[in-house]
Amino acid sequence: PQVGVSRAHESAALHVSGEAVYTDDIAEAQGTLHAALGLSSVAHGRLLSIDVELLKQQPGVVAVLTAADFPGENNCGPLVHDDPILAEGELRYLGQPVFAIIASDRELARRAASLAKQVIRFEALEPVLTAKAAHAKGQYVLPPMHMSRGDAQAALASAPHRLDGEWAVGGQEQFYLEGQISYALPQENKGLLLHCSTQHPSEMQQLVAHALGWSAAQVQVQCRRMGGGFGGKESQSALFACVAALAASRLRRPVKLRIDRDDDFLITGRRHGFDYRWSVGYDDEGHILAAEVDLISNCGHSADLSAPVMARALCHFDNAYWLPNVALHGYCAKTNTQSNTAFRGFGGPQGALAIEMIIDSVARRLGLDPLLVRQRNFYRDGHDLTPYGQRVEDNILQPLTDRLIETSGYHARRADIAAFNAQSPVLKKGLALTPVKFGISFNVVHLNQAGALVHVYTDGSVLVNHGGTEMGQGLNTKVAQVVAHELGIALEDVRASATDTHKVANTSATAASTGSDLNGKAAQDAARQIRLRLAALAARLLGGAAEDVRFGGGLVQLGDQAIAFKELVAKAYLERVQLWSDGFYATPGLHWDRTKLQGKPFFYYAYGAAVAEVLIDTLSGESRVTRADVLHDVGQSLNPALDIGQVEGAFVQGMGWLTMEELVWHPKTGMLSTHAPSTYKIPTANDSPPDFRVQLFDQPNRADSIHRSKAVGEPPLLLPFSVLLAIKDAIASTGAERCDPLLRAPATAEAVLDAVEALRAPAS
Ligand code: MTE
Ligand code: LUZ
Ligand code: MOS
Repeated sequence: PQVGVSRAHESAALHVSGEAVYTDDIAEAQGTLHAALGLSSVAHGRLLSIDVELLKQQPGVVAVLTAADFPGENNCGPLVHDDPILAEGELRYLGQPVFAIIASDRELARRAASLAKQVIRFEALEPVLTAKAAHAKGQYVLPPMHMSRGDAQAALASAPHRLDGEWAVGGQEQFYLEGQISYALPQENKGLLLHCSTQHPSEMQQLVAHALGWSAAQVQVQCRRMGGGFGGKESQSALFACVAALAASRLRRPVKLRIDRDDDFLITGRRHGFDYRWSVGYDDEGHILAAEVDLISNCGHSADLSAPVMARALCHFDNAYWLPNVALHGYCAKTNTQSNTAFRGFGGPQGALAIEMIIDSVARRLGLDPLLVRQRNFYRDGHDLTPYGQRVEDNILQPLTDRLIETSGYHARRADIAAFNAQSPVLKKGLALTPVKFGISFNVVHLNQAGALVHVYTDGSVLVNHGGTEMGQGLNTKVAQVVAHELGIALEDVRASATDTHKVANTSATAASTGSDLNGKAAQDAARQIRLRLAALAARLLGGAAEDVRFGGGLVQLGDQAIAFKELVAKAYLERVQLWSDGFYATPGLHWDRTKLQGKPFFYYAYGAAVAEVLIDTLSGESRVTRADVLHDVGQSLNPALDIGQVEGAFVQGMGWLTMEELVWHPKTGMLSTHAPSTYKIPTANDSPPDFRVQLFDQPNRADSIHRSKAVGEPPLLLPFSVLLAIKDAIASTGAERCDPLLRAPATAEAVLDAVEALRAPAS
């Protein structure tokens, strides 16, 4: 079999040798010009004028473009048209692109662009810089969303105990290693070829056409691979695509726009930070009886993908738990900052983290192990409904956590840690187990579709093209495995080609972790059609029934006769049998009412759990993870090596979000001060747990997914909730019995120290 086996990433050797071609590595066509963006230096203002003449006089400058130059609409908003490509009338955030310089080389373009402050005249307006301030003013990018089940108010009033709290979690920068880039090449007869580092080539095609006033068929978008996307290139590659396309089409010259890291931070948005206010009712055993929660996301200046992000946050507040009475209110706050967007988990982490913090507090106040309270609240088998009305039919969390408790030695270690803490006054250890349930499918039904093309050439070699994009996650490898498996040939005989809007049309973003689910099925459909045609031919040649023909090991067999796949293909060509096919897939059974926030948005759930052990220094506030045990559900894995890599990567990335990656905007000017790796710290190899034990929970998906596998990209990002709660556990050991430390996220050294000191302070 070619599926269910560990195979190296299709480009692993190229990644390591440096031969893998990223957009900036594509050989530049003669006459290529370079673009740079001039940015707003104010968070909010009225745009009065731009001294274009001064910019044009700068060395090397070929053209200066502003909002007025777009023949179509100056807008690249993905769902709501509220996202100007270049500022028009209003300056909405510090870092907003206002004009584009096109110059003979990148350095000169950037030098001219850096005159932005000098050439942009504006009248300053009062900025709104925090989600709380926007919420207080009722300033939103979208109408509020409400999801409820049961009677939260009544259940709160009658519950034996009540917890009221406020909390917040910060945003997170995607920090893809390859920054945003687009390279546009004019083609004959008003056409354009755009190489773009994007998770969503079809949307780039549409938005470019829209901005130029062209038809989609005039624009071809290609992406061989990205150096990471993590959601940051789902919608926000569009601004760069549109500027490069406008410049190329106007000047009839190839134009490349590659921005540097600081500008990437200042221009693009990231994971939404969330503020929460909750009121929770619970009983003596820790059962959550009622929850009324406000979730306020910091959206920045425009809607972007904030609506589906909030919808997913609301759909993940329950995480693993049966909550009989809930009233959830989602507010999408509009602020004068970068427009926040998709980031691995897409609101899911922000929703689920709230209930995990709540359950931890409930357990501490009752003097119970948080693990016990978690288990008591788990969805039961088969029949419980989520607050949005989907039945949780495939729940495997109880056996999964039981196994992890066993293999991680949770209970013995809990006792060891208590003993350690009792004799260690400064260094303290903490332990936590947290579960994950993550819904798989786009929460917008129509996006759950994909197409593929499979070509079998006369020598028996195979090329597969599909609508998904490769960002390092190994999608092309998985899809090639599916095709090789279907045709019974070696993986080496299947090659995946670059994503291209001229090959597969109207694709969805490679997002919501659905890449291999959707494109794997579409490619299987295409390969299967070819296989059926070949089986019919084999039956004719060998004598027998087509249903009895078997493909495997590079052979096509019928009874005791066999013919090599390559030989059969050569014969098929001569017999004029079609050797290529398209394929299509649409996820069945989904429905979603987005006004009521009810339905069945997910094809299935992916589950997992993690135990983290941490050590903190109560004098410096420093913390480190000393051991992490993970048991994660990927169904029947298509490729265990790739899946374990995804789980490990997501764990460390989520850990970075919750422990070290801190975004700071200047409270008056709205300048993002943490706009470079010098001030914004992501985890390094050195931060990854020295003892890191990742296991896959190997059980077939109950849903009819591609070879019964499950999506893996995003769900494991929620596993390191265990790290944050283990830090809280360590802090709690410094306080009185049943204390409930107030720890903010990210739990930086400062945050840990503040939490420790708050426990020491005498009660007021
Ligand atoms: N893995 C790598 N190496 N690089 C990435 O950019 N993006 C993540 C995840 N894993 C990402 C990654 C995100 S946000 C998603 S939605 C999925 O991969 C998308 O790919 P898939 O659907 O094929 O899993
Ligand atoms: N929904 C979702 C979406 O669950 N994940 C996504 O990435 C997404 N993107 C666009 C629209 N809806
Ligand atoms: Mo992933 S946030 O859905 O690109």
